[in-house]
Amino acid sequence: MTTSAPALALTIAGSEATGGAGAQADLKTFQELGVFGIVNLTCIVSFDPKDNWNHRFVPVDQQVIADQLEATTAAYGPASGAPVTLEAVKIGMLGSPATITTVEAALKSAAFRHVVLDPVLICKGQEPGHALDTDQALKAQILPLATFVTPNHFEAESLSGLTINNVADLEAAARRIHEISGAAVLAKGGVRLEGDDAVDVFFDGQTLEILAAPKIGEVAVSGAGCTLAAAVTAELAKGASPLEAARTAKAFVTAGIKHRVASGAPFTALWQGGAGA
Ligand code: PXL
Repeated sequence: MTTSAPALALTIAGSEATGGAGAQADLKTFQELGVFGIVNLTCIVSFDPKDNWNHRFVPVDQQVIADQLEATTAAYGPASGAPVTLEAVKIGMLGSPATITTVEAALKSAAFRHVVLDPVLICKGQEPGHALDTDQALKAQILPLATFVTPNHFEAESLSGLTINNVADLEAAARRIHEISGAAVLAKGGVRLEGDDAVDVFFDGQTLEILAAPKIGEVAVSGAGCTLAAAVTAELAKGASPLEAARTAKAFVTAGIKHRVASGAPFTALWQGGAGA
């Protein structure tokens, strides 16, 4: 065969059992965007239909997380000797301070070129004290290693310390998060800011760009945040600039939301096949 080798992307993320969010969303996004996708699983989330669809959260054993990272980096990491190496990694739900420490060590030793952080701060159904520790560890240990970060409205407020009521506030938050992290920032207003458009703000320290698309409904769709960050990762893996990656990812998510999937759950799920539908 003479086909050229695909670019590679890894997601370090949790499973979400209904397939709308988390690692499943990431892997589908990688495949749709023509990238060889790899998953290292951190936890398993199963919504509980008997309890208002709250999250039931089970962490993967720390040694098993470390083993997955070891296997992946030995096969494809920057120092692996693979013909095409793994340079782009997405970080999704980590879920505990212990997992954050395990992932921090792997990121430091593998030195991936692109580390895209979707700073999943709160998982419904997690004990609040536990979640606060996790948030602080994420900010202290993973955020400094990120090259690209994709906070939603809530996460942008938490990371920047600012209140976000409009696009100007979202811009200020994106600038602040860049200052703190040094990363390119794609701060997502989504459906949470008033107006006809779903507005996200890109800032990389030089370029500030407002990415807007007409809102499709007023309700958040499951998997939109995961898919956006995964699409950014896939595009960076293929050599796009951070701004190009952000633009492509926004269009990919908008198409996926247009073709969202309904179920017996009280939310819909983005469909990554939407762009080709
Ligand atoms: O959308 C955030 C998210 C990420 N990862 C996992 C999740 C969720 C939300 O449900 O379950 C595993």
